Amino acid sequence: MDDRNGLHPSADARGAVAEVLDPWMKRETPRVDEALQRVLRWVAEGGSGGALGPDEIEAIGHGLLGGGKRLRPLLCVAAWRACAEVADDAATPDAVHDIAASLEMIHAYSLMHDDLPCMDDAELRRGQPTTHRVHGEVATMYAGAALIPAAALRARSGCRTLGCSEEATRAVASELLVAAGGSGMVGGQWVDLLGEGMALQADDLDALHRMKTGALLTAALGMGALAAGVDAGRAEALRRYGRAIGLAFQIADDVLDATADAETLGKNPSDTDLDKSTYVSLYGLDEARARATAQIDGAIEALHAVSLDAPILEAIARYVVERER
Ligand code: GRG
Repeated sequence: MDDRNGLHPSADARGAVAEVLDPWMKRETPRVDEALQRVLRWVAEGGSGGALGPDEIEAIGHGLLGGGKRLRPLLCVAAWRACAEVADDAATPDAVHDIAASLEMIHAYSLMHDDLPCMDDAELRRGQPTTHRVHGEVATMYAGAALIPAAALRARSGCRTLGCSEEATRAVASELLVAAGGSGMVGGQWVDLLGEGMALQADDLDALHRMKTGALLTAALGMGALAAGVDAGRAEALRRYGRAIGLAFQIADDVLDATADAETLGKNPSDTDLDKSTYVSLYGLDEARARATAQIDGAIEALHAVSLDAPILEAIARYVVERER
């Protein structure tokens, strides 16, 4: 592996992260994918309300199952496991993956809509043609919108199956929807669209990404914590971790966009084309990398501050800036 994006630490440090994370990811990622398959079956059987046609169901399958790192659901699962203090070798209940899948449903809709001609007009996503290029704009718009309430329903039913209290169930669904909404992802996307062609200052760029990308990543931690029934202090520490890795994730994204090729990324690097402010344009590559690393240190410190023993969350934090796509 070369080091074109320069975010990678030494081979030893990389090896240490991989040693902890790889077996865990190999175990949990297929379980998340199974939960996403359950979502598709449930939607096709009319579970989300029944009004979707075959084109929209195929578009949902394309957007939801077409690859991706599954970072948001994996964070949710890791947060739940850390808070529920399950033994390392104990299996995660399916219901936790169902709750986690609701985050991927929101994420998938956002990417399907973001790629549409009225937004990024993207040809490629995860190395494949984008959903609207395969299934058409109308089906993609409809399918994406249908995923939003469907996600809330899946989060709710997952919580009920897991045995969460009604209060915790409402809190989990509400954490997801607030993060997806105007003060979170949608609001961030809106600010981003308005900011095209403008040189944003550091504070504005941070605020934009805290909403656009950070809110959903943070909700992944909060939802996992709430579903496990932890106290408010620990839940907030996990959100603090989420906010820090959210910012680091975006800085790493900008570095990758500036340094990796389309084949590695699975999409066309687009920030420069769209004349967007990025952490690289603001700080330069070296300073951007240093800022990403500082955020990761802060994320891990947030876990230590509440004595949360969470080696997987620590490894995911490091992975966020070491990833190659
Ligand atoms: C109409 C204003 C308005 C909003 C609609 C389209 C939309 C809602 C929001 C878009 C939000 C967006 C595109 C956020 C980007 C998030 C991001 C960094 C995506 C890449 O995440 P990864 O790397 O992707 O986790 P994979 O492919 O691994 O799943």
